[in-house]
Amino acid sequence: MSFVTSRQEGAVLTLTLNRPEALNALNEQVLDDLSAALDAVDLSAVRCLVFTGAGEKAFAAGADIAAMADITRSEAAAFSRRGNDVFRRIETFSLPTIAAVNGYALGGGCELAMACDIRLCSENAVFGQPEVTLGITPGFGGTQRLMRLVGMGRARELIFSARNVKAAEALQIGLVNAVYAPEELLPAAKKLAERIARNAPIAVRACKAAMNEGIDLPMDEAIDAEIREFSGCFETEDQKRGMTGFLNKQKNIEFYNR
Ligand code: DAK
Repeated sequence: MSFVTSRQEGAVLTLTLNRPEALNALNEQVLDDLSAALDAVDLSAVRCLVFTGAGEKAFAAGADIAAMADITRSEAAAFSRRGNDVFRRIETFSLPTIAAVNGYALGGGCELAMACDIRLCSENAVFGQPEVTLGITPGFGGTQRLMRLVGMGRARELIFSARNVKAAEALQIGLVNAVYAPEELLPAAKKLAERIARNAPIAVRACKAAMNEGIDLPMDEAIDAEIREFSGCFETEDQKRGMTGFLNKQKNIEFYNR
């Protein structure tokens, strides 16, 4: 049995963390199942991924505290590496990703949401990095991604104080893009995913690659990355369809990912 369920609707694949009895806490098995779900994505048919959590309470309440309580330093390093590898894979996955955060996103849950390209949440969502209350640091990228998303000062305050952030504040500080009533969250995430999926997929992937590469580079090198991705779109069938379609005033241009 897998702790991650996959459901494909059109070109949108929804991956659901499915361990609701432990508020979708991330143990090694969940990380392995997430990784296997990514391996199984049919890149020729899927154009956008949505991540969410099973149940009404949690997206993911963090790394599994019970599984971590007695591990050694070297086991902790291996676990952190494992989680970081999976989350970095999500961050750099060739397709765009949306986190539909349907409740608690604490510790590793918040880190998973931050590894996605876009975060939407429900009104009952709660974000936080409570690790220092457990005697540890965030271990799945939280010390790095939170400050990139909300700025140094806010990230330091939130990580040092372990203060949780509710949906309204998450929106205000830019941790999420929009807040929805719980029953509207997943439909809204899928609607956004479908809208993304209608655009030229080679171009969408190239935008993600350029942004991911550029964020850690000096501007001149980042611009080189954009030039590479931009020029790579030309001579594709989709670029020809997009531009010819525009010039012919065509509506709803279909793209074929080639
Ligand atoms: N791990 C394991 N089980 C968890 C869990 C978690 N993170 N969160 C909840 N559960 C389990 C609870 O133990 C409970 O199980 P039973 O007692 O029913 O068997 C069940 O889920 C329901 O939880 P509650 O009864 O507590 O539900 P409430 O509604 O009362 O409270 C809560 C919900 C989310 C406020 C509360 O469960 C809570 O505070 N959970 C812990 C949140 C937390 O501290 N999360 C951060 C975990 S630390 C690293 C790698 C990674 C990380 C760090 C280092 N290295 C390897 C270095 C990342 C760390 C974290 O994510």
